[in-house]
Amino acid sequence: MDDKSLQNDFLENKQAILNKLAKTGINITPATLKYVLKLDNPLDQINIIIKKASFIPTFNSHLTPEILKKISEGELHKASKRNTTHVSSPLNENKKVKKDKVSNKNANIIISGESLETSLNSELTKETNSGIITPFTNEAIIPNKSVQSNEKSRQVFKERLDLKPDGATKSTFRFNPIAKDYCVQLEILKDPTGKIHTSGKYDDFYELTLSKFNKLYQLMRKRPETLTAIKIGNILRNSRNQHISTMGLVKEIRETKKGNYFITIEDLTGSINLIVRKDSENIENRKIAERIIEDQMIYIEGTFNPGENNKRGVIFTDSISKIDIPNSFQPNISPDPLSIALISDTHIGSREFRNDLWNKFVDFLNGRNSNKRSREIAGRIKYLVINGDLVDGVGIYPNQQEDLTITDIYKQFKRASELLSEIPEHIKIIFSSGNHDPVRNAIPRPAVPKKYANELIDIGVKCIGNPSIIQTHNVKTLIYHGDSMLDMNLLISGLENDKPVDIMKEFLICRHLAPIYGKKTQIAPVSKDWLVIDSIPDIFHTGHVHINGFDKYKNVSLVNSGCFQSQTDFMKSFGIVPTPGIVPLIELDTYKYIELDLKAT
Ligand code: D5M
Ligand code: FE
Ligand code: ZN
Repeated sequence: MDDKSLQNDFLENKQAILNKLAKTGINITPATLKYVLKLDNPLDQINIIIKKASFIPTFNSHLTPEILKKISEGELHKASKRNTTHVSSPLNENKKVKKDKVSNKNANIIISGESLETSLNSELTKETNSGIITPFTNEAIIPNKSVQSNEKSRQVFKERLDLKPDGATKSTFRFNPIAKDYCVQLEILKDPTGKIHTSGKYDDFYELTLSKFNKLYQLMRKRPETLTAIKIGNILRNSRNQHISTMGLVKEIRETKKGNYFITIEDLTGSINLIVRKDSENIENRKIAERIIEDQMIYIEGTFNPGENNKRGVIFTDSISKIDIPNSFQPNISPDPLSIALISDTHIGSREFRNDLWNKFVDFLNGRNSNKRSREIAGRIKYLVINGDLVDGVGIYPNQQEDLTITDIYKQFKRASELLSEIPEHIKIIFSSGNHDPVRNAIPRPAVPKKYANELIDIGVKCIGNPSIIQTHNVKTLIYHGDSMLDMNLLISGLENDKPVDIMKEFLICRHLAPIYGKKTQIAPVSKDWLVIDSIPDIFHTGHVHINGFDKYKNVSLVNSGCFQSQTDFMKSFGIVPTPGIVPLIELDTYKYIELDLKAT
C-alpha cells in the first residue's frame, strides 16, 4: 500500500471511530485515539474496548490511556495464562510463549511489535494536560470538573431530616406542595397479578427451572468475555490442560477438607466439576466462591483435566464471575423535581403498630408540625410505595392473635384505608403485597384481592403484586418485599439482618431475587421465573426485615424501608431489633436520599 492510501485508511478509520463513539456517547483523549488507530483492525478493536470498558469501575464514558491500560492489563494477564502469542511485556518478560491454536481473535488487543504496557505508558506520559476529544465536535477540550469528578459522582448523597419545629408559628406559612402541580405519571412495568397460575404438576417445577436457566444464561451472555464460553456437553472432547471457558447454574458447592471449593455447574447439555483452589493467586476468585450459593449462574475460565478411567473430569478454575451489572450503569432521571417515599411493614392491626409515628408521618406529608426544610421536602413527594405487610393479617405465625388489636382481616383493611386517607390527595399510593397480607405466601404474589382492598381502591390506592416494577417520571423502581433475604443471611457468611442493603447487592450481582430454591423461602412453581432481575432498576426497594438501610450499588439506589411496628415477641425470638419510624425518601431527579427520622422530635 502506498503512503496516500495508508493516509486515506487512517482518516476513514478515524472518522468511523469518532462516529461510533458519538453514537455511544463516549469521549476519547487524543492520545488514546492515536493509539487505537495504530491497532490492527481499529474498528473491531474499538467495539471490544467499549464493551470491556463498561465493566471497569472508574470508566465514566471517557476513554483515556488509564482505561485502555486497565483493559490491556487484563488481556495481557489472561493472554499470559493462556500462552497466547504476544509481544514481550513486563508481566511475562522471561516466559517462553507459544501460539495458541484457539486464541480468540477478538479478545486480544495487540499492537504489532510493541508492548501494550510500554506503548500505553508512553502515550500516558504524552497525554498529560492534553485534554479530551469529544466525538460530537471532534475537538480537543480541557477536561472539566464533571469529567474529573467521577469519584464524586459515585458518592452517596444523603440527608437526615427530623421534624423539630423551627419556631415558625402556624399562621406564618401556607403549605404549597410543588408535587400538586404535577400530574401522576405512573406505569406498572411488571406485575405478576393474574399471570402466575400453577397447575400443581411436576412440569411446573421443570418449566420454572428452565425459564430461570434461559433468562440467566442470556443475561450472562451479554458480558463480552462470555462470548468464548462453550456448552458443558462439549467440554469432555477437550484435551488435558486445554483452557476452557463455560457457564452454568451451580448444582452443588462445598468446601473440601483441604479448604478448596468443589463446585458442580450444569447447563442444558450436561454438568461439570470445578475446583477453586484455596491458594489461588486470584484472591478475588476466592471471595466470589465464598459467596456462591446453589442455583446461581456463574461464568468460569480454567484449565481442563479430563480425569482418568473415564472419570468426568474437572476444571481447575482461575477466574469466576457472576452476571452483575455494568459499572457504566446510569439511572434514568426524572425531568420533574419530585420525590418518592418508600415504606413497608406498617402491620396495621398489630398491638405493636406505631400509630404515634404514623400520625407524625401524616403530619409531615401535610406540612404540619414540622419545620421549613421538612415542608420543602414533603412538598416534593408525589409517590408513596408500601412494600408489603400493610396489615398484620391473621394466622400468620403461631399465637399471633395475642399480638393483635384488630383480629378481623376486613377490619384491618378498613383501618388501613382510614389511615391512608389522611395522606394528601396529590400523593399517589402504590401498595404491593407482603407475606402478612391476605394473598398466598409463596412468591411471586398477586395483588391483594378487591374483596379486602376495595376501600383502599376507592381512595385511589394502586394495588399490585410482588415483586413488581413501577415507572414514575422515567425512574424505574423494583419493589420486592424481601422474603428470601433471610435465606441469604443463613447461607452466605458475612450477611446480616441489620445490613439489608448488603443482601440487596448480592441479589443484583446474581440478578435474582431468590437465587436458591427449596430453603425457607416459598417459591411458587409458575412457568416463567418472575424473580430474575432482567432489567436493571434505578431504585431497588425491599422491606420485610424491619431494619432500615440505604446504599448505592453501581448507581442503583438500594433502600430497605424499615417499619412502623415495634419489636414483637416473635421478632425477639429471631433476634430482630426493628427500626420503626425511619422513612426513606428519594429525589427522582437527583437520586439524593433523605432519611426522615420521625422519632427525633
Ligand atoms: O417479619 C418480621 C421479622 O421477623 C423480619 O425481620 C423477618 C423475621 N422473620 C420472620 N419470619 C422468620 C423466620 N421464620 N425466621 C427468622 N426470621 C423471621 P414479618 O414478615 O413481618 O413477620
Ligand atoms: Fe413485616
Ligand atoms: Zn414480611
